[in-house]
Amino acid sequence: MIGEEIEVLYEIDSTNEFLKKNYKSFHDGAIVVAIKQTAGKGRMGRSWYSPEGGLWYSVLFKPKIHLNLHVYTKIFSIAIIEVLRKLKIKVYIKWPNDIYYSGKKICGILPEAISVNNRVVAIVVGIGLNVNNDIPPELKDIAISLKDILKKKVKITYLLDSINKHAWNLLISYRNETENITKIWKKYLVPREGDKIKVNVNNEIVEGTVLKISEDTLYVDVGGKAIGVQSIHQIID
Ligand code: BT5
Repeated sequence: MIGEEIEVLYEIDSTNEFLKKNYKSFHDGAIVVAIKQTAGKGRMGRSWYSPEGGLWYSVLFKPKIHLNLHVYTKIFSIAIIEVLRKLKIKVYIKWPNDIYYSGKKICGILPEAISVNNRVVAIVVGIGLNVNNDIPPELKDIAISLKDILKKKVKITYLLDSINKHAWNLLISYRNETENITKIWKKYLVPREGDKIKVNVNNEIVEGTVLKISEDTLYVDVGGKAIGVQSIHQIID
């Protein structure tokens, strides 16, 4: 189960960093929740704004056989999307790992592997969901929280519990239902195959059409040539 073992911290630099340092003291499926983070992390050294009111937590996985990090992102993305859609919030996955609402980011997922002597010994999946927290002026154009959408506060413990239950069910069915789960993931994904997007190729922003989407690469037709990219500059409506 996810979240049977739970540690709640009032303030910590980053729940991912905390679990990476202390993974030996926790069991598979344990979660660490912070009321606020002082140095929340995004990908590639970016920072994650995490004041009181949001849902900031990390899950520890110590399975016998490790799954690819992308699988965890996929599973938590679906779980978060389906829990929020139950609240009638039309969120979608902006490839590869963000949850968006109406062009603004509401949630980010950060999976990290812990390795000892080049062997993966555990996985930490960090989830940051803007719930009842304010969004600072500098992020207002790109970020949004649930309370701004619903115009009321949402119970964080309900979200935490529902996301973890759903993610666990998806995880245990993943091995037998890989294709089906990937199909569900693609259903919530933006852009879709055939959509027009702008990508950065050799420091030049060019327009192309999405040919194929995988967890880590987007194949784009740029002037008749297929190019694989790892990020999107802009989705063209
Ligand atoms: C992510 O990174 O989206 C992954 C975020 C994961 C955060 C969780 S919180 C619990 C756990 N502990 C951690 O330390 N981290 C995880 P990335 O795709 O790199 O997005 C980062 C970018 O999103 C920043 O550069 C900002 O532009 C924007 N951003 C920062 N804080 C935000 C927020 N609260 N809501 C929406 N966007 C934000």
